[in-house]
Parts: sequence; structure tokens; C-alpha cells
Amino acid sequence: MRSGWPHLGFWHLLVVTLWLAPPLALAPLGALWLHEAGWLRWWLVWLLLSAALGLLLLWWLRRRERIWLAGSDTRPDPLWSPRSALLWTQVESFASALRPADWPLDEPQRLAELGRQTLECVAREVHPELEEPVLELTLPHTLLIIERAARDLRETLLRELPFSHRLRLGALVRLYRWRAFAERLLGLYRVGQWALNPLNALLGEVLNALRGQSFSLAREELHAWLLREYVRKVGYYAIALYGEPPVFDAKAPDARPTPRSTRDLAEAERAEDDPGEPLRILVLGRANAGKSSLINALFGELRAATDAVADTTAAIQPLRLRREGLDLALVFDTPGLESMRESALCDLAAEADLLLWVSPAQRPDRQLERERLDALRAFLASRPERRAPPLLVAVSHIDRLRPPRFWSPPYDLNHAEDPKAASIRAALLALGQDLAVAPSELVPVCLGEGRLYNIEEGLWVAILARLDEARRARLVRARESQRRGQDWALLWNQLGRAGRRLLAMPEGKDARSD
Ligand SMILES: Nc1nc2c(ncn2[C@@H]2O[C@H](COP(=O)(O)OP(=O)(O)OP(=O)(O)O)[C@@H](O)[C@H]2O)c(=O)[nH]1
Ligand SMILES: [Mg+2]
Repeated sequence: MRSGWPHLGFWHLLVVTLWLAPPLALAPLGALWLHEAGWLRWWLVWLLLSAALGLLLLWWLRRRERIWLAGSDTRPDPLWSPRSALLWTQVESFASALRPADWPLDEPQRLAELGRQTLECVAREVHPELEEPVLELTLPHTLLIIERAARDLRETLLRELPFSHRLRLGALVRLYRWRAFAERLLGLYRVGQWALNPLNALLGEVLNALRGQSFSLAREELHAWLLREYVRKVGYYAIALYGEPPVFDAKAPDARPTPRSTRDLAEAERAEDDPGEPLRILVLGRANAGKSSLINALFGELRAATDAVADTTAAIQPLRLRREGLDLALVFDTPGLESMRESALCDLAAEADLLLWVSPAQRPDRQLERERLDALRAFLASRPERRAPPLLVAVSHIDRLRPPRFWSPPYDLNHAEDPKAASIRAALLALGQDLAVAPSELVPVCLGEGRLYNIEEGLWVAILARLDEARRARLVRARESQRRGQDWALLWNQLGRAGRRLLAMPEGKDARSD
């Protein structure tokens, strides 16, 4: 085995020994002096204490390193559609199943292969019907993603790697070449130390063995972390590329109203300057359930016509509404479910960010409601590229429950000694079962004239709790619309330019001058 010894040669080694012997002799001489002065015992105690403290510190450092390695710099975009979120879990499980031994870091072609496999894993999920799904990309989209990936990498390097802004690639290569030489020097130093100071060297060796173990362990873990992070980064951009085609427009998707909302806003009364895409709230329920009353109660304005006669609201009516704590909202008052076709219902829900379902508590025949709700759920689940709007069920007409003549709110449903409170509780339970709605999504309300109850403290609070989810649904919806608009706008511009160029060609000019 060739070590550092033969390389230095005997004479060079003698020179090193001559130089090092006097300073290193200080250690045994010092020990002798300590012994004579009677302090050797204290010195030993100090030595052991320092060693113990050092070990403790080392253990803490390793733990911290492990915690750091368990984390990840790459996280899924919270605005991704459910389908992309699912793709991300697949990338994550692919990344965590990697074995470092299979993917050596010093073989670039293996790493390229790993990147290709990650890309393919995502592309195949998005285009399972195609033979070569990886090729399903347009050049501008690819360039945009490369641009974003490069920006991210630059930011990570500048943030995480000390001196990365000064480090040149050549220096990295040179550093790598010198590594072997540095390791040999270290080996030589250790042997020299062993010969000259057995006690120190022994302690040093123990520490070193421990540190060496920690390093090799950390190196292995670092290797695994690097691989995972690499796969995550590639996976992240693959999802961004295949699952969430980027939009070239730098503006936020909800910065301005979508074409559909622009039309609806124009139809709604009272035009104002619209700051951006409104939150679209869809109010649904059977005839006379209290849909229009709920809108009036919620926004404190009598905007939607209400009447005891069924089918007061004959057509879908967008209402532009504002209220503190809520973004500009377009609330859609709708006719009863009985007079709405299923497809019309799905069409409306496709463009909604929050669904408010009004269901009268005193009417136990809920067959139609359940059918429509199920159809709606199936429709929303069939579009994994969009976020489904959250659903809240306002249970109206609770004042009419038994005993009908008693009405003295507020009611504490947890203490159902009061017969009215007991009826409300039983009605909520039955309604939840009939419509397959979780209890947390049911809000009992009274919307009768002069009897408003549980609007602010119940319904409004429940809406606010779902606002973040509704806003996310709006962003994904607006992005989809932006994407559609962009495709047409780009095509239009490209065709226009191509046409102008054609006309500017000499034959074109000739043809026109004829
Ligand atoms: N007592 C009582 N009356 C209510 C309640 N909710 C609504 N009403 C009344 O029921 C009638 C119908 O209410 P609307 O708000 O017009 O119902 P709608 O769902 O909009 O009805 P359509 O537009 O016809 O489909 C009105 O007279 C309301 O005052 C309630 O919780 N209790
Ligand atoms: Mg109505």
C-alpha cells in the first residue's frame, strides 16, 4: 500500500522531524512538570472534562446536521391543482426510495439518467396515452422553465454556499484535484503525532474515529440528500412544465377580471372600478329555500327580490357585492333547483369559488337536492386540474321547526333540553345524512323577515374560515382563463405578424401593384 511516507523520502522526513521535535516535546515535558508540581491529576480531570464536552458538542452537531438533511429546499407550489399535488407526492416517494449506492455522484451520465427518469415519471402521468410523453412541450414553455430553474438555482447558491459569488468553476476543479494530496498530508500528521505524544494521540484517535464515523455517515446522508433534492428539483419543474403550463403574462392571474367575470360584472348593477377578479359565490337550493333572503342578510342590503311565492328568482342574477373583510364578490342568485338543468348547474359551479347551498330544515323530501349535489360533486371531482370550490350548507327555516310557535334565540345546540334546540339538532343530523354533508359544513340560520339569526356569528364566520380555500380556487380558475386567453392572443399576434411579413415579400408587393 502506498502511503504518504515514501513520497516524502527519508531525508525530507528527517527535516520535518527536526523541525517538529522541539515544539512537540513540549507536551511530555509539560506533563513531567505538571507531575512534579502535583497538578497532573487536575490536568487529567480537565482533559477528560474537555473530551466529554467535545463529544457532547459533536453529538449535537450530528443531530443538527441530520435534522437539516431531513428537510428540503424544494416544496410544492400551494397553488397547484389537485392533479399536480398528486404528481408531487409521486415525485416525493420516488426521491425517498433512492439508494445512494445506485447513483454515484461522480458519474454525470448516471445523474443525467436519474433526471430523465424523473422527467419521464411526471410526463407519463400527464400524457399516459402517448408513446413519448416527454416530448409534449413547446419551445417557449421549455425556455421559460429553464429561465426560472436557473434563477432559483442562482438564488439558492448565493444564499446557501459561502463565497459562491467569488468561487470560479476552475477553482472547484482544482480543489477536487488537490483533495488526495491534502488527505495524504493529514495521514502523515497523524502518524507523527502518535509517535511524539501517545496520550494526546490516543485521545485524538478516539475523537477522530468518532468524527470519522460521523463524517462518513454524514457523507452518505449528504449524498442521499443531494439525490433527493435533485429529483425534487427536476420533479418540481417537470410538474410546472407538464402539469401547470406556465403563463407568459407577468401579471398575477387574478389582477384583472376574467372575460367571463367582466361580462357578469357588467350585467350586475352599479359599475365601479374593479380592482381585480371578484370572488364568485354561487347560491344554490330548491325554490323558496331562502336563497335570495340569504344574500340580502349576508350583505345587509335588499338587493335580491324575495317572496313567499315560489320561483321569485326566475333567472340567474349576478350581484356585485362588497362587505368588509371580503374581496369584491360576484354573488349569483339562482332560480330553484327544480327549474335548473343539471348541465347549467355544473356550468355555473365550474366558474365558482364558493358554493352556498340553502336547504330548508322543515322539508324532509331531499331526494332532488341529493341528486343535484351528487352530480355536482362528480363533476367537480372530474376536473383534477382545478380546485373544487368549498361548500357550505345554510340550513334555513329553523324557526319553523317544532314547536313552531316558539322562537326565542339564541339556541345552544349542545344543551338540547330546550325542545326547539333539540329539534334543530335533530334536523341538522338528518339533513347531514340525507345530503352526505359533514356536520362542520352545516350552519343553521333563520332568514325570515325580522327574524334573522346566526348570520354574523354563524354563517359569516364559516365563510371567513373557507376564504383562503375559495381564494385558491379563484387563483387556479383565473390562471386557467389567463392561459386560454394567452393562447388565443399569442396565436392572433403570430398570425398577424406572419401575414404582414408575407404581404411585405416582393411577390406580395407585385401582386398588389397589379
Ligand atoms: N320563517 C322563515 N321564513 C323564511 C326563511 N328563509 C326564507 N324565508 C321566507 O321564505 C320566502 C322565500 O324566500 P326567498 O329568499 O325568496 O327564497 P328563494 O330561495 O330565493 O326562492 P326562489 O327565488 O323563488 O327560488 C320569503 O318569504 C322569505 O321571507 C326562514 O329561515 N324562516
Ligand atoms: Mg330567490
